[in-house]
Amino acid sequence: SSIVVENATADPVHRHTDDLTVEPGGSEKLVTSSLEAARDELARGLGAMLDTDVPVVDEVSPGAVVVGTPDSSEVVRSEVPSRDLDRLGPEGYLIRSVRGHTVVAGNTEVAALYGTYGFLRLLQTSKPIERLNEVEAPKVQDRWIDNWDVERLYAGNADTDKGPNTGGLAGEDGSIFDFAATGESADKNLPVILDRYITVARALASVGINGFNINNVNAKNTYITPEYIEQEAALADALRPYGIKLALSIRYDAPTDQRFAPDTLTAEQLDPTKAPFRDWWTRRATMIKEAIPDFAGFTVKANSEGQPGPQDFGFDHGDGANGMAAAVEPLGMQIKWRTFVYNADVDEDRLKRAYLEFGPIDDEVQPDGSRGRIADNVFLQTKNGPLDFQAREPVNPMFGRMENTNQAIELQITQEYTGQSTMLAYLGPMWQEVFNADTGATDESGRLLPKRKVGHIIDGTAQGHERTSIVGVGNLGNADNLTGHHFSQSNLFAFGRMAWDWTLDSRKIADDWTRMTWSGDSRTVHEIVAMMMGSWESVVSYQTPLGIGHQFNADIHYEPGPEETLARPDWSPTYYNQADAVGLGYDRSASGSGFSAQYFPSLAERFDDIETTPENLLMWFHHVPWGHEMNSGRPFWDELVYRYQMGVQYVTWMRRTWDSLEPSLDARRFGEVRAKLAQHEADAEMWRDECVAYWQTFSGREMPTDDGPTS
Ligand code: GCW
Repeated sequence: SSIVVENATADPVHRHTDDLTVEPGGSEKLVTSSLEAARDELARGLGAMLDTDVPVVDEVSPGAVVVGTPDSSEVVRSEVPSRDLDRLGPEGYLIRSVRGHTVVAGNTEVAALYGTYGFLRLLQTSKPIERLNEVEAPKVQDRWIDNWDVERLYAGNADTDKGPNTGGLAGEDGSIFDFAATGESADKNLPVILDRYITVARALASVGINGFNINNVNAKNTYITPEYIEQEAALADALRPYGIKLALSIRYDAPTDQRFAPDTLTAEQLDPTKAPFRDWWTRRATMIKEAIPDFAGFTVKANSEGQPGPQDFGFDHGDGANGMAAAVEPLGMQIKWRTFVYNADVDEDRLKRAYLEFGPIDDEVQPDGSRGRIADNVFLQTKNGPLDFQAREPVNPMFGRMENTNQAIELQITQEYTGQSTMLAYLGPMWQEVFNADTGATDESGRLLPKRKVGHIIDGTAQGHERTSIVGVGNLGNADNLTGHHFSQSNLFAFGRMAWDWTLDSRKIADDWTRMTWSGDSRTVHEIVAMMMGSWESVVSYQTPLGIGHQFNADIHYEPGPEETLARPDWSPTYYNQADAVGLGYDRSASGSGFSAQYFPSLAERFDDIETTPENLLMWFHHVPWGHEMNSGRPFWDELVYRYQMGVQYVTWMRRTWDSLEPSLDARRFGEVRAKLAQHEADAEMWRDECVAYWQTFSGREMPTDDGPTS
């Protein structure tokens, strides 16, 4: 019935730019502190949910919601014992019913804001709020979005607006942020803060995202020019009350860019072990820090897909990462060094390459006797699987075996390989599978060690790391709904929730999101959650069933191209499918490429044997004979065809189910999703038909005739 936020504007966070203005006519507003943001969220959220104005007042009365920290709030000081606050850490919060009112408290203002969103979520999901005692603290410190601005953004950019199937690389104007370089016209927007930036900030903060890398890892040096830094500082100011720190992707050889003259280096000076290189980056990072005091650090894609890196100058990834790390360490910044490397000289099998490059660096014994060469303010940032964000991959073996290095996991929220902005694919179950995958570490007698799941590696507990990080490749673009497909929002939501607590159940997350987004009606919620929960597995089934990797056509990564052989073998569908008269799939067992040996022995043994390899990963590890008997009793060929068909049937079922929900959904969004589902179904059929027809030219077998599985 009322909102109490004491001292909401007493301690506004640092403002570098005083002249920020919001977009004329916009509906968002700039706030100067996290508590002010919390107060506004409550006023807006409660007002909308209760359909009446809820007053902001100074005195606590029954029914009030009080938000604060021990510093800001007398109520928190007197009603929340400090031992309870001590357990929350810097970002955790509690929500507690106290004598007829509700207290939302954290040790920091941002934590109190997280608690506010948590409280609103309880209301939105119709949870009882009379006797609350919720305690929440994140398991992982850095919960970041990497927004690849114009690349792989399927959320309302110029290219994807042309039609459902044109996905892929967006035009220059796709970026959500529009900065101006010197000499460019002033029609670029910052320091006018667009409504959209605040909407994004609120969306990210509402699920606990606290870092935002705003540019592509295929980085442009403009992002570290003074003109851009000034605008990034304005953006950072606008995002800061929401607890979001900025980060940037950089090019390793930026010091040689003549645009930075006279402060430039020659190629010979890009020696990461020496002062010229390190000092250059210290100077640049200092320039950024002066504008953005809480700037988080740099992300580096080095020696990967044409990006420059230390190997171009005779050094390895460890040298490069440590050189950058030393440069920014005095400024309290960190380096996220990506491990997405696949130099073809390293090994024939692309999946083996990254571990072969990074593994020895992690193993190296240091002068002080410790292991691992990579500095402590570095994270190696590793995709969940060893290839490249395919709909299902085995977990990357690096997580288990790179024990002496801080590791960040990189998940792809933007749906590059999972239907882009056309297909409805809820990725929560995929990430749940990833976090819960056991790395298979054993003790000396070969017994499986407890708590060695990927989630335990990432939250630091398994390998004893203090710094922890989860990164999601973002899907925030210029579409009205921010993410392109309405259901793609569920992936941003699920990512944030799981980055906060990887043990959360993806179905519960889907349930929350559905209630918060579509309806509180129980049948509607039930049906939508059911659609979501099987949607990812259906994409796997009609695109890349039974562990076949990367069957996408070359450019847009949306349509099938199983017959394609490109100049680069490791970009070619034929390299991954190895289709021939014998069977299908890439043999990476001990008798094949030997990739399986990059896992701990307990897993390696499992993957080496076609009989013990999980069927959903089968073709990642084996060239499976067409007649191989599957668990269902069917020959592999039949099972394969059934999987494609099952995937398509699921989409048909989703389309029909959605149609049945029309009366309980708002007309506009219902219609938008309906149109997407129609295209989705047609495209799923295209995947099935093209792939099955192509595989049949190798198997020479008849199409299976019975009706296939019933579920
Ligand atoms: O999946 C591939 C994408 C590239 C991307 C690369 C990477 C940004 O197709 O667009 O580059 O991964 O992760 O670096």
